[in-house]
Amino acid sequence: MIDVQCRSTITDRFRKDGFAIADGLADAPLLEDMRAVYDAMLDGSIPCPGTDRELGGLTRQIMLPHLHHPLFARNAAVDRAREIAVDLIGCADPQFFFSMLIFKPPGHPHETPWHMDMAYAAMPMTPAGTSWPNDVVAQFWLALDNVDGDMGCMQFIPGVQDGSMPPHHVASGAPDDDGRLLAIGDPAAWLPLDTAVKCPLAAGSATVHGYSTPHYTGPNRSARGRRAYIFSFADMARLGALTAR
Ligand SMILES: O=C(O)CCC(=O)C(=O)O
Repeated sequence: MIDVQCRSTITDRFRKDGFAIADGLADAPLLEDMRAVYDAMLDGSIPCPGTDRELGGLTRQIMLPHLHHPLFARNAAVDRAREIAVDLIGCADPQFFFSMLIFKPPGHPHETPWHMDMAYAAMPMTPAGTSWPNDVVAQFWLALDNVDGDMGCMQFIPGVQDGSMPPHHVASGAPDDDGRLLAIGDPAAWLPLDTAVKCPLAAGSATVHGYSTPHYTGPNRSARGRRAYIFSFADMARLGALTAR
């Protein structure tokens, strides 16, 4: 159980800034187990047929790892995150909506450019100017390694999550490919980039952001791999109504 004080701090920050930090979602034994399964997926000893790909042809991404190993379907970190998501998205029964692993090996040169997750809701992208509530989705980015700016930790622009969606474009990959990489075309023209907040994390902690919070990760300039386990909860009724419009 996450204590109520901690939940309300996370909720206040998420509402104000569009993102928050959830410390200590995974303890040391769970981290050890998750790293072992993660590494086995990376080296192919746990095969992930059909969901192992390169995001934009650049960065290793294993989609829906919970389909290939039960640890990524149900674990104490996901349970704690679900408790937090109840408050963030204001829904008694948030649905496990999506999950992926994004791995940046040592020296990985590619950034994940500024974007909003809601851009991915349509092919090739949600139209610019769309305005959806940020709190319809709560996406957790759980660090399996201590991560800082040099390794490509998450970065966010606080307080701009309630505007309409800036134009995105396909930065890399084929426009009709699910694995395309989307980016805000001219981020400096649309976002106050000088206010970007870097979120270094201890292994086992997570950031959580909403559907329209702009975010970015840099290259991994370090000599250590950056293993991120990413999953989200959604209010499916509200989300379905928005995407059906
Ligand atoms: O890990 C990354 O590089 C990007 C993650 C991301 O964009 C997300 O969690 O929405």
